[in-house]
Amino acid sequence: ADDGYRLWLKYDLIKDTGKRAAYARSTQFIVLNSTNPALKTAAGELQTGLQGLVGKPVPIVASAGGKTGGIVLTINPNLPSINDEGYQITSQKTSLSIAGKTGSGVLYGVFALLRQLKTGQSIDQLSLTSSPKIQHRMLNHWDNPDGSIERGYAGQSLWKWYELPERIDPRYRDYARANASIGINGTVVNNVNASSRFLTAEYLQKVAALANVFRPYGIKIYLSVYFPAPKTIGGLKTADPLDPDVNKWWADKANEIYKFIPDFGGFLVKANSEGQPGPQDYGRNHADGANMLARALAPHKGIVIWRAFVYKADPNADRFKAAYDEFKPLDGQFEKNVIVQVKNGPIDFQPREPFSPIFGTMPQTPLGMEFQITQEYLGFSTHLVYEAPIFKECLDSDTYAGGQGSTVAKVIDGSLHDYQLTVMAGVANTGSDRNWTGHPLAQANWYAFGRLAWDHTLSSESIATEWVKMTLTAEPQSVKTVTDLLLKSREIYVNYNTPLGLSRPWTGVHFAPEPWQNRSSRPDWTAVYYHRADSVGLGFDRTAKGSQALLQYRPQVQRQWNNPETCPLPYLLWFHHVPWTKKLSTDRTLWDELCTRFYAGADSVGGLQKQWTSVKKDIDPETFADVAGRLATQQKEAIWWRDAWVLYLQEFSRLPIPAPYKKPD
Ligand code: GCW
Repeated sequence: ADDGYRLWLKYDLIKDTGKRAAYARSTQFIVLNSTNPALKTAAGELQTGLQGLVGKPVPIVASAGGKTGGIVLTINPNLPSINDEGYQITSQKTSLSIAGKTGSGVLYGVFALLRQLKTGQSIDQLSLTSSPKIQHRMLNHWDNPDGSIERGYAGQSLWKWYELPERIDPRYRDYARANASIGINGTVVNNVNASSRFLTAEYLQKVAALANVFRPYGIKIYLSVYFPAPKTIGGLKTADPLDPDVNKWWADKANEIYKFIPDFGGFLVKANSEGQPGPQDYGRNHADGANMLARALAPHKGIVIWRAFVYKADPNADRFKAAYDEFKPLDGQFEKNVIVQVKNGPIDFQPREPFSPIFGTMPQTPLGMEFQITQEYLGFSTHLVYEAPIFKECLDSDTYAGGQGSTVAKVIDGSLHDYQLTVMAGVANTGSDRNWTGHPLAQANWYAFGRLAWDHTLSSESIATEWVKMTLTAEPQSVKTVTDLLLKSREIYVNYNTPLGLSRPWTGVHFAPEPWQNRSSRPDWTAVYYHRADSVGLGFDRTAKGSQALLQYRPQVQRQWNNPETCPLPYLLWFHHVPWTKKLSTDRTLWDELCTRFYAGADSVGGLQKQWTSVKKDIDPETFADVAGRLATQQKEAIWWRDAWVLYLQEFSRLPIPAPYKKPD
């Protein structure tokens, strides 16, 4: 019954008796000869997993004593061809070995072996070697001290600050297990719109209690910091990053934090962004701010993750260009323990965006990736959007920074510019809902994020298949159907929500369609700012004759997008203001193509519902009903999106809805 809670860590008895017997032969005992905490965690996880899958007790012993048929866990700092967190799994006859350079490496190896079993693969001739491609694979929680979550759609925060540090909710450990099982090794527990309260001794004790639970799972804790904390909780008159007292305050604060949490990861900072204070309030720049914090953390080996999500309330500026304009001139000016964290697209987690033009233009400053797992612009927790294709689309984009093949993935894994620090962060979609993510299938997004942070070369499809087998069913036909449904879901959403490169980050809760919204405290927080509908056409001209944002890309990229005749349709309205009657490559006019996409998108949700119904017999009943209900809501809301856009845009186009879609009056 508690299917949703167990996520992809479901170690139920394997039904296929042949397979089970084969697995049983080489999993009779676990050899553990160390007190390393992560290694002990690894042994415990392996024991739990095997006992469930194979259905018999698996003792943990100190030595094999000459027996074969067991699994030996070892730390060997001299292992070749893996990095510190990598693992090596090998089988010799009926015995298995899982080795790593560290306890965490072995832990990841254990989860990899359990994955082999759970997905029904043979373990007889195993030789698996894997190392994470990104150093810091992190979740960013936008959780507030009062338990609310900014852009959270799965209940309240997991962290019960009012109970900590005394009471440790068992769920903290389950959270750590889930993350470790997909390779996540860091978590920022509080919102980037940060409260300085987290830096007080009272809260540091609470944070330390969480860190103690996460540590044996190889997960480090980080905090978002409020830049003016020296004023708000330190009693200073300024937070100027060049002021000696302010520097001393942060250095002292860092010392205090590391007394509580000796392996504290570092700070995440949102500064001079959307009203948050920052170094610019004192006439300083982002590097001045980041470097001050970096110097405070450096003696403890902590890092500063400084966000590049900045833009000004200027009606004549193009928000698209802001991050590049502010950060590129600072390349090379950051301390070694600073990394700049960039959202995948230049605007804000839209259903489809081109990759941010910063990637590839700061060779001397490590750039990290920020993806959003929570579905702020993707229908919250009621619409189904499998996000791996969104992440992959960005990672696989070619920046041409060092010639052809200079993908965004190679920028952020450090290989292109030889970065010494690498980060991939995902804004978490977890909350206090029993099934963690609200929509049961949204668990796949948390999973896919972790798997891609470990290895960005994995395909969206292979991750989907793996997740379905781990989580929902092993029946081949249903695995195929659910995988297919996941893979389609993003494009369907784009079609009824923002086809052809429309975007919609306007003010408010970001759920309902409101393309008509034209008033706000900021011009760039209106809908009309983004879509630019008028009597001529639709879309934002970012070419040389428009905002010139396109010029921030390398010439090869510009060439892909700067000609409206050849610009791929998914990106068309990102870069061009296109006349309503203009013929597109589909042989339809812009207007007809828009209507076609809105209608086809909304109709396709019905297809998703049918596919889901067809797998009913293989899915846990509670999960089945939950998803079915959400798909029905999605169906209703897709029509609502379609109608809102089409009727609004029709006021400008003054054209009829094309024949196949027009309803009789
Ligand atoms: O996407 C926007 C959100 C804000 C968020 C901001 C950011 C945490 O609407 O809620 O604030 O981005 O990333 O800083």
